[in-house]
Amino acid sequence: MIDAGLFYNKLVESGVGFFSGVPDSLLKDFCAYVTDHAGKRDHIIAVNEGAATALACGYHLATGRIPLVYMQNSGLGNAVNPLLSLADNDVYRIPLVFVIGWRGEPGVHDEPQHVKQGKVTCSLLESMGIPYTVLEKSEDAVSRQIETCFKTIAETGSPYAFVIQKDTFAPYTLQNKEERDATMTREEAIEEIAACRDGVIVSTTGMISRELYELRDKAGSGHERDFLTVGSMGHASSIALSVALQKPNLQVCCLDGDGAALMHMGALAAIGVQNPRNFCHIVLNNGAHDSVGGQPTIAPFIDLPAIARACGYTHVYQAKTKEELKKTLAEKHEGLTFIEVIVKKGARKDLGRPKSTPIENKTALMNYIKGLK
Ligand SMILES: Cc1ncc(C[n+]2csc(CCOP(=O)(O)OP(=O)(O)O)c2C)c(N)n1
Repeated sequence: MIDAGLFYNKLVESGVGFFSGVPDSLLKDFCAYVTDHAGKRDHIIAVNEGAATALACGYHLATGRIPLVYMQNSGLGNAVNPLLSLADNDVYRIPLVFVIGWRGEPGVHDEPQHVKQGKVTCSLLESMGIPYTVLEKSEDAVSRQIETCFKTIAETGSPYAFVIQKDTFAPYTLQNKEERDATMTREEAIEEIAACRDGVIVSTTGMISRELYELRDKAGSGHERDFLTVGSMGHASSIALSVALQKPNLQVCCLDGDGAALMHMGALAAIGVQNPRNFCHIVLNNGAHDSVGGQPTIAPFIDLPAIARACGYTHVYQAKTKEELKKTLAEKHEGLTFIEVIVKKGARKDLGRPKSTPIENKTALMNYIKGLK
């Protein structure tokens, strides 16, 4: 393993002056080190990886210096457009360093949503003409790899990527932890919601879906009413919108995270304008990317209920305690509803993962919907 601080310092010494990205579990020690050590203006945790790439390009335009973008390989999809139509050699030729967590690396066991992405990560970089190296785990090798990266950037003036395998970085604990005054855990909130919602629940990527799955087991209520959006972060609400529009007699609830809601926030506008009466959008706001290491989101600095209202949601609530949540859920909402639930960061240490495959999950849900009158 290598020290995240060593990698960070060598990058800074070599000329990296700005960091942006979306956190990843494989990069959590590096992301935590950047959060603690980069200046406020020199590090932006972006809403999505495309935005991170664009922020990095803006930094280069303003300073002429080299920015770094970090992401999980799932985020490559979000970054492809600004990579190919902005930073690319054939367009504006902008030098960027990428640090990409390699979930689903062939030969390393991982969750189903990472398998395909892991298989194609290197070939995607090759197709995009981005030179890359898989970061080694010894100090000497890393120094040589960083030298090669900056030599290549000096020659080409365009992006270069480090691909990061599991267990590359030694543990580093985030020091700058901002605690919020929340009283409910995310799991307690999900338990309340799952118990009293009829119809189907479309849940977002990460621990929210994992907790929902385990809570259904605990309640002995089966999984056929839930669609666990294990990948595709930020898209659960659009999936739920479409189900709600096609099945107007079915109650549809989206269980979103604040990081996910921010990632594709335009979805709120689409939902508000479509305005399905049978849709309830719940954002579990812990102010963090809890599922991948707890790095902060900007959700605590914005007014999500006001945004939902402005987008056209009919009923908008905020619940800060279990009592408030219970009361809100008990109200009879006729019309499109938005509930922001303020929850604590953190999860149970023994939280498991869904035991059914994504295809089993999809089939069970489709059969459930088909069986409805
Ligand atoms: C496009 C994409 N980028 C990054 C990730 C990695 N990732 C998985 S869950 C997660 C954090 C989700 O945060 P939030 O929605 O606030 O939910 P929480 O984990 O806090 O419950 C991230 C960044 C991903 N799966 N997909």
